Amino acid sequence: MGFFDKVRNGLKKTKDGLIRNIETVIIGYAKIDEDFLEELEMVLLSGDLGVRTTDYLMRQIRRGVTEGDIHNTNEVMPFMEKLVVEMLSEGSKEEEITHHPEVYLVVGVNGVGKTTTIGKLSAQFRKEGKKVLLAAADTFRAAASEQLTIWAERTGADIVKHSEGADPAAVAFDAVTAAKARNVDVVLIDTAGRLQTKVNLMEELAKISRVVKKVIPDAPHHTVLVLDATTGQNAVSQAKNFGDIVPLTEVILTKLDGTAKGGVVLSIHEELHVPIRWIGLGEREDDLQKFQPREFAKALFETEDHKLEISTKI
Ligand SMILES: Nc1nc2c(ncn2[C@@H]2O[C@H](COP(=O)(O)OP(=O)(O)O)[C@@H](O)[C@H]2O)c(=O)[nH]1
Ligand SMILES: [Mg+2]
Repeated sequence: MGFFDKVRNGLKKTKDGLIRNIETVIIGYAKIDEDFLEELEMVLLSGDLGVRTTDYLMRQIRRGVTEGDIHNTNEVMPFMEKLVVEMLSEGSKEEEITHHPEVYLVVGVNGVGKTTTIGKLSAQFRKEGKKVLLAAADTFRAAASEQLTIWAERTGADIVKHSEGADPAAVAFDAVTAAKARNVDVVLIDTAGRLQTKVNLMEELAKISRVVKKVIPDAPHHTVLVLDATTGQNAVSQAKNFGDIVPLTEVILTKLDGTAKGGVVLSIHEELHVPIRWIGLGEREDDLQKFQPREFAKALFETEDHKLEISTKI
């Protein structure tokens, strides 16, 4: 299955919720009037797009109507799709790997999918023929490093782990040292994100970063925040909190398959100014996709009716 079909399947719940609700409003009104616009706004707000994104879209739609780009309610959906593509494409230029090894520090609260996502990333990098090393710096529970060990075995990656309760920074230090010695291409550092206070977490992540730099001065090259899409707008506030703790370079949004709150992609994009780099669409190793704005928007807005309508026009 290609990116498009995977994303389309993964977004099924969001399409059944948000997109169907938009369609219902569109079908319910013969022409664009104030009632129509108000109802549309309500649907967007309840679809986890967030206030800022909804305001932006509604402003553009109103402008589209006055300037003659939108003539009837049927033209609203394609117009929105275009806006969403533009929004998501902003600043989405992809970075080439230029470091050796390339070090990823993966952060986020407990349960969002960090360890699973690291396993999936490991699988992808291994498929590209890269040598991968996983660092089990979530030393909170033995189960956490066992989970990572399974992923290491499954994907043919090396792993560095210590015993339960060990210093996470010591694990990270050993991992990057080993990576350098073994000519590893990619290091993925798993962390706990369970600490009692923001200050503790900040200190722990800062310490990991510091010891990594002792071995590789410009690492970590990526500080990736993992967010769980099923938490909707909560994910946005989590991201703001983490952004205060560590400078983030990218976001991975997991569990899009399990939620109708896929609109949160737009909210994260608009409010965080940190690019979404990958999206999680299931629990299996190939259920992680590079985020492609245009395809994502297409997969989101394309519906059966929509397709039908296009084909009858042609
Ligand atoms: N449906 C679905 N489940 C996911 C996805 N990513 C992770 N999970 C599940 O989320 C749960 C928590 O994942 P885990 O990696 O242990 O989270 P961590 O505490 O952040 O390391 C596990 O049951 C994963 O299988 C995803 O993209 N889709
Ligand atoms: Mg974990």
